[in-house]
Amino acid sequence: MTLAAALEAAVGPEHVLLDRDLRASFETDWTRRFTGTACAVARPATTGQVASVLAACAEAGVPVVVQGGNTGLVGGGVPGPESGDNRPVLLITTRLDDLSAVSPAARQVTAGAGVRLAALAAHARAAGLDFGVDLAARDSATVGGMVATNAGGIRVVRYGSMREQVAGVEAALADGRIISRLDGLAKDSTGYDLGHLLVGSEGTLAVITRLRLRLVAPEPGRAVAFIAVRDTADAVDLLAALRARLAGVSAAELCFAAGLELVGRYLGIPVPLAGAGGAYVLIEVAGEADPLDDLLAALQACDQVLDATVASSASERARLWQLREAHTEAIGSAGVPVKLDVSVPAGRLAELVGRLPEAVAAAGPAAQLIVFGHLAEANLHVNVLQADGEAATGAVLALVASLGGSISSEHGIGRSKASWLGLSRSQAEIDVMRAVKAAFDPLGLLNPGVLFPAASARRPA
Ligand code: 2HG
Ligand code: ZN
Repeated sequence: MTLAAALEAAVGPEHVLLDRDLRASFETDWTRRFTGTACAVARPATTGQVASVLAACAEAGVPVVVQGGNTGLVGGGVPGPESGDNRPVLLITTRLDDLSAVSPAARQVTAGAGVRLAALAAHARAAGLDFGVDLAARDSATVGGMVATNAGGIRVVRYGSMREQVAGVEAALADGRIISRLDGLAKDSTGYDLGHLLVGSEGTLAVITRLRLRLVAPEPGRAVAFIAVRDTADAVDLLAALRARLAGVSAAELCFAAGLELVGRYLGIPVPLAGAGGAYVLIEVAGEADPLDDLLAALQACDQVLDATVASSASERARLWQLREAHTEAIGSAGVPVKLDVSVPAGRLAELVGRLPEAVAAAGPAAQLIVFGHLAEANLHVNVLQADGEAATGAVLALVASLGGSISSEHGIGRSKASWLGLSRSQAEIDVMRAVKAAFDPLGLLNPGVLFPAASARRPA
């Protein structure tokens, strides 16, 4: 039997796309920076079908690239060049979209890897609970992809990243066997936690098929302020001062004039407080009761606040959030950006912001730098337009490493940063990671080219 016939037998002919035009939208990533060619797109709907696809690929010696909602920003979900003529099967998880009934006692739910974040959150809310992770791509991003990249987003300050939400994982191994721990046991001390090993593994170890996810108590009271401060150092100090006064800080985001101007133009709206500061902070406070008065009082007490606008209705809150969340689309509308996602110790954030322009200037005379991010985790999204990708990436990541930071805070390593992994991980760590990879995927068929540097790649300076 040919591989195409085996795939059709596994998932049904209508869910195997062989035609170039039908494959095309899956073969290019959201940013349009990464593109490759698959031999087929397969869309399984059950764990058993995923296992059959993997077994067929293992039998044929064909690589497998895994894709969820195709919202990844590091090229980890599309085929790359490394397989040459042995083009991979692109396995799409979006039909794995079952959601179990919420367990109010355990505060957990079981979700298929292809469930979209927004659908999961709506399902949790309908049961009187909520999901702790939120991010701008909520309508498209799948929970499987978010676990595979250990996605963070806007509520990490309150509930942590995806890793903290995972109570159990089911996955199909490269040879077609299935491992499943979805009981959601609150306590389990029986050796290696294989499920958590898959968190952040970017499809290189196994294909996540279902997840047991923790839910949180809802916090209906919300207040949002958009604040002008003098500079990044004052933004960091402001957040510390606000957290000392307010128990429920649920988001703290950082923006600058260049990005806000782009967002204003893209959305066709005036940007509030334009020109009032050298940096801008969006703060959200959440609680059972309306936290607006507490937020107003805290802002009055903080001398880092140069000016502020505070939302007093749900639609005003949404308008302020739009200023931050539209950054990615606004930048995408201006060109194909080099995207970097870095974090540093909080005390080095201002230095990083200050030194980025010089680092990026090395990537070309026309390079345009747009920076924004998650203030509470000192996580910056460094977007560079009209620049040489390799030069911009190398210069920015070297700077980040010299400040003791991480070259990927929440998007993963993917293809885009694989050759720089040694800036954030020691050789001993990479050796152990490669050994783990070999144990899960001895034939090296899962997401080749993602996460690991080629053997000759650069080492830390
Ligand atoms: C965000 O925080 C996302 O909005 C996307 O992580 C970041 O577009 C980016 O660089
Ligand atoms: Zn982000």
